[in-house]
Amino acid sequence: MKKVITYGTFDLLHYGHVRLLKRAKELGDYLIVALSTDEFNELKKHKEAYNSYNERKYILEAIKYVDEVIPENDWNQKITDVQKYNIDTFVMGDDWKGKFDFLKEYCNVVYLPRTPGISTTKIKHDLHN
Ligand code: C2G
Repeated sequence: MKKVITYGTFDLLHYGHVRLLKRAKELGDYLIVALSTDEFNELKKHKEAYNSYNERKYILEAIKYVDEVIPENDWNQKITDVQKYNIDTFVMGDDWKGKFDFLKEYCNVVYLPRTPGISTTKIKHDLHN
């Protein structure tokens, strides 16, 4: 079984996120999403998520491409995760291109093109205007 992992906050889930998850799943048979916890968002990513971790997890688990959701608590858990879950391929959007190449020692590393024209920031901005 080919296992794929990806990481993110996935807040105000939009089709850009879903397209990423769809393409990630196409790279294997089993997709794990390491979902940034509220604490990780606040303390380390300095990102304010609208939905709580549990709400974001609930939404992700309803997506047919997603097989498992685990917490992302720290920037430095990726090597451990890849080994612990026997990951074949690590996937991120290409806004992260190159940032996780150190994982090439442990698994395939794939950066997929981001979906243009959509982002949580844009959604929030457009809703306010
Ligand atoms: N994404 C995308 N297209 C968009 C917006 C996002 O393909 N229009 C992708 C991002 O590239 C990322 C995933 O969707 O791979 C999740 O996006 P975020 O929740 O913004 O992820 P981020 O906050 O960058 O967290 O340790 C890694 C971090 O947790 C990544």
